[in-house]
Amino acid sequence: MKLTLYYAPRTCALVPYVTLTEAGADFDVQNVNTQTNQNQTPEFLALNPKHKVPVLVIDGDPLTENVAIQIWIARQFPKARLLPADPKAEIKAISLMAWCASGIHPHLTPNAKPSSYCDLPGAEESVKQLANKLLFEDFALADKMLAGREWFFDHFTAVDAYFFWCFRRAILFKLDVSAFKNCMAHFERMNLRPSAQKVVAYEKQVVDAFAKAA
Ligand SMILES: N[C@@H](CCC(=O)N[C@@H](CS)C(=O)NCC(=O)O)C(=O)O
Repeated sequence: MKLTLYYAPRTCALVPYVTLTEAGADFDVQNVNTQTNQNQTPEFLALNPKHKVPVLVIDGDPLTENVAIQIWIARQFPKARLLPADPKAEIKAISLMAWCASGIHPHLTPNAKPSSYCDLPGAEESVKQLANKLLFEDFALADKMLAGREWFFDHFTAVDAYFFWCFRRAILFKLDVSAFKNCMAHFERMNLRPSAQKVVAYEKQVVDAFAKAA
């Protein structure tokens, strides 16, 4: 089976990168420079007309949307236990990943592109503040879920990879998330995993290569 992950630095393509690495999968990476609109080329749009990463191409067939990609990886590599075995816990894990995708992620994006949400002159700060208020409500909930535990479930799962990206993205936006002590501890725990270290090193390499090519 041939797997190719379309990846861009700092984006949520980190999520399947970590999960594929945790699964021990053999995969290639195609870097996409979203800053130079490589995600708008006819070749990329043929893979994902929504012009977004990640895309996981499985034997030539593109799969989009992180939640589906995460479930696919978990099913394909069952030994890695990337979703809980108990059916009730498994569906809760999928529910949490859907929350990362459709609840938390949309509260992060306005930090990158405030003018896509409101183009009135001077509105940018206000757009970010409103989004971050909602984002911090999400992090407060996650902080409660993580109280007294290492992972969202009784062992590392795909949910941890997804939430790691969400929390790390907020940190990269330089938001002060230090009040969320359990999320911070989860973030630090994630940073110790070889899969996270691998993607962080890879991200730096790609950022440097893009800067050189500019
Ligand atoms: N619902 C998608 C969201 C993917 C997404 O928003 N990707 C962003 C990066 S984090 C992207 O590629 N943005 C480029 C664009 O929208 O043009 C998923 O969960 O996979």
